[in-house]
Amino acid sequence: MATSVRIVGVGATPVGRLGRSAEELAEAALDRALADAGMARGDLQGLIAVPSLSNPTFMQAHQLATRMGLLPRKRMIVRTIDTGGAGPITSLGTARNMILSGWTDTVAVVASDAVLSMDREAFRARADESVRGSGLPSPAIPHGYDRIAQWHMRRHGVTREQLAMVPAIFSHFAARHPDAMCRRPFGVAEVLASPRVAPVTNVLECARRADGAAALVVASSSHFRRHFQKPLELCPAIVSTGEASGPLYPPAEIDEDLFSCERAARIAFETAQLSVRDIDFFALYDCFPICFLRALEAVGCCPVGGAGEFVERAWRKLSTHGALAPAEFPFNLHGGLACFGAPWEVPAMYGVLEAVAQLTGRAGPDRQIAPKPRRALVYGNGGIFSASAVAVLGDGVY
Ligand code: MLC
Repeated sequence: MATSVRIVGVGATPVGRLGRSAEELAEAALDRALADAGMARGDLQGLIAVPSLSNPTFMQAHQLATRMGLLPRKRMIVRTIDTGGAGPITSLGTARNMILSGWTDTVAVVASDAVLSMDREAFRARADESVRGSGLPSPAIPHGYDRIAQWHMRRHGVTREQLAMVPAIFSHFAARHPDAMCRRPFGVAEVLASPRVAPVTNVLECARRADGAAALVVASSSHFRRHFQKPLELCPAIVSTGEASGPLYPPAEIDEDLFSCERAARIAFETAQLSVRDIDFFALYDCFPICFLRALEAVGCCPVGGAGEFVERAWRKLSTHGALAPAEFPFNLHGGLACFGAPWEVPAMYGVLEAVAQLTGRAGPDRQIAPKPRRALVYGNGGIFSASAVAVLGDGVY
């Protein structure tokens, strides 16, 4: 078998209000991922971390590596990556590139934050500060996405109800995941009755503030087979990745050029010589409903302007039958950002963890897609459509 780059271990802490620092959570998640891979800290040759909002530090990955005794060490590459919520997927691609370049054989990626344990006002001030200069009212990030949602409603006829259907569907999936914050499914009426945050955005549609950490370990298949016991069938390959960038916040005139997920997905598909028809499970970033709708269009699940109707069809089916089987709507089966929980830049990692569970047949009877998916696509979005990173996982040309 040719050498491929594999996800050989995953680990996470619980998600919620944990009362522990981002660093403690990162360490716990990383140790779990190493245990899942059958590896020890000393087996790592690389570490990538994304910054936290609750405790921002200079060169966060170096701080963590020093704390964990991974530095100083001769063969160790450490890097902090800041592409906002796209960070975990950018990091996955970077880890793959480090291995394919021959720099390292093993790299861990970790994301952690503790934004629910932060004081509510401090969180709001720091979140607003992250898009300084945008001129958006507070809370600035929800307002930024809301402007784009309004533009989509005008341009493509997306309805207010269709936006609300996104978290309503995911609340049904989250209720099947033992770790998700949302424990009870809700409907569109409940979303529309929840407190208003911005003109077309209510609380139940917002990325849900949470503490939590998740980590994964990536390795070259040849090195891993030689040194470790875990069977490679339980280690999905990173088939390809793609990245693209947009403006930091919505410009005065919004147009189709704002979005970068299309370009990132195209690069990932072309490199893998695959298309959307080859993908069986999608983890699409959904910090607000418009992000998910736009992602459905960007990766080619429906035509541009067709995502509202796409979601409405699924919602009608769910309402008629009381449930959707995982294969009927193979998206964000963990519950996504509004319903699983969103510790700032961690959530795309939860998409990767769900993809790994699905690809290895370990998602459990309530969420597992049957037959087991061959390939998954994961998409992370950073800032307000400012960074897009896409990865294809599973079988493919490496
Ligand atoms: C909030 N609440 C929710 C919820 N979101 N409940 C269910 N589902 C959700 N999705 C609840 C809280 O638990 C709390 O309940 C109450 O609403 C108030 O929320 P809060 O956060 O404690 O305080 P508040 O100041 O009112 O702020 C609400 C909010 C805020 C929605 C404005 O939570 C927020 O800004 N959320 C978005 C966070 C964000 O922007 N993340 C980044 C996304 S962009 P109770 O019972 O405790 O009162 C992205 C890209 C990137 O992901 O790069 O980062």
